[in-house]
Amino acid sequence: MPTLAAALLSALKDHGAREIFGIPGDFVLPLYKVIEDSNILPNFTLSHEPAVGFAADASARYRGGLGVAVVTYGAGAFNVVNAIAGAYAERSPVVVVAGAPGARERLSGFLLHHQARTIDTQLAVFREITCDQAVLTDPLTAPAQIARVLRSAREMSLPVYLEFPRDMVGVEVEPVVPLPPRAADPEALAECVEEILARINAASAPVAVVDVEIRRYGVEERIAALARKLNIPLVTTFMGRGLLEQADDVVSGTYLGAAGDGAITRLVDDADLLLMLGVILSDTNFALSNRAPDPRRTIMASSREVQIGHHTYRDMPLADLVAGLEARAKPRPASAPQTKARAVYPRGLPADAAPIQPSDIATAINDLFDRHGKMPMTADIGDCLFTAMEIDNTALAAPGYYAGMGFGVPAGIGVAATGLRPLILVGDGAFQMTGWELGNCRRYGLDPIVVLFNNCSWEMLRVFQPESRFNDLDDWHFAEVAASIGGAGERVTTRAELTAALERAVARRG
Ligand code: TPW
Ligand code: MG
Repeated sequence: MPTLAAALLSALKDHGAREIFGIPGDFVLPLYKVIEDSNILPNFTLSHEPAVGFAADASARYRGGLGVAVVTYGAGAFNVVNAIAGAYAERSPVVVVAGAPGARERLSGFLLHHQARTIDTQLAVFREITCDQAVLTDPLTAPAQIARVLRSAREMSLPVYLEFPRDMVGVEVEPVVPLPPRAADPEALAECVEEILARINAASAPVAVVDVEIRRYGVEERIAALARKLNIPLVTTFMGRGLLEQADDVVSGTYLGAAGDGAITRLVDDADLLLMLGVILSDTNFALSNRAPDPRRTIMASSREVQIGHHTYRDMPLADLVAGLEARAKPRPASAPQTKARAVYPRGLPADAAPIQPSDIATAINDLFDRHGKMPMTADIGDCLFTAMEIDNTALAAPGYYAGMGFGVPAGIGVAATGLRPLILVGDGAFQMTGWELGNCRRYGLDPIVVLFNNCSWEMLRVFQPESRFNDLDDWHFAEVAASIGGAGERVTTRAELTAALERAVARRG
């Protein structure tokens, strides 16, 4: 029989985890030893737990499957709370494995180091920001608990919490047997699919709106095929930017309401039916729209539910629904009045001495992608995220809804750990939070390209309140720091320098 630690690591792998991000501490050291010695999953340690959470989240977002964050009790676990709250908000299945005191310590009568209030305060906090939890204290039930919790993470595409008392690591248990996914009831599915297709056929200007769940549940290709068959225009939300990057013929653009491309905004605002697939109904996705969502013209499939008008189908997994729609849809002629709206992205940055504006960065990156192919991206919150909207549709992980600063760099490290070379867009304020994590790249052979928008400012806040001096930041000369943490840095101030530096960055590996 395997030990509980080995059983957990194998189960994580079987459920789609590819690597572990973490920081050890004494309550999780015995588990860490097994992580290292067993080599069941590669292990990436970072410098501060928020980055551990962001990296695990980004790995899950990019590659599907599960992200894994292994942290120690209290001081470690509480440090990762914000990242997991963001993963919950943006529906990313991160498994938090937190070390904890063993059974004898629990009964010792002492307060234990890293303990906040009671021993279970940590569990109580994570209950709020995960969809399922288990404390692995019983060798007989632990394998079934692990199977249940990991299935919940996959099914709900939300974070989960596993607490691992340190005296349980070597205990022998039965292997973890994965539970079968719970599929939709076939009759309910058929009814739902027919109702949706009938509504689409009755509409004169339907539009599909897609968001992050379609990537989380691995249905992007199917949705592209469905959109082609139905001849229905498709836009992503702000949060869903970067989806369907392989299907340029299908994606018209990104809906940004009053702030966006007028043609895309009209396409959505004038639609008589919105087929919303995997959409987070958030203010950042829709507050800039001219209208509140109208249930009579909206079909909403997300969080395993489908809402049509005023009624709801429950237990309706998105993957089953999309497969059903694709199988039953009949080719449909394009709606006559709908324009072939297409977002246009800027190209051809002059190689001159003009100072760099945010849009120039988008233009320079589009030019770069034209020369070398698209790169996957991560972005932080700030000017850089809005700049990403002007870059060609390429895979993007960004906190477009939760809007937590500090995501961009560690997320890029998480993407790099999965074997890709990402382009990271980040502001100076956000870089001050988590930029140091780049110092972990060299020892793992990761080489993201970082474009740091140094405006010496919390610029996005200045827009709200221009008179406040606290938005002025000092100039940290970040490029000079690069060498000391294992990278190469260049500071550019003109458009010509920007283009040349991007070219050198692509050519230089390591
Ligand atoms: C964890 C509030 C939103 S945007 C912003 C702040 C402080 C300024 C960002 O400055 P940066 O980018 O990175 O230099 P830019 O382009 O605006 O100059 N704490 C957290 N998250 C958020 N969102 C804030 C504070 C905020
Ligand atoms: Mg700034």
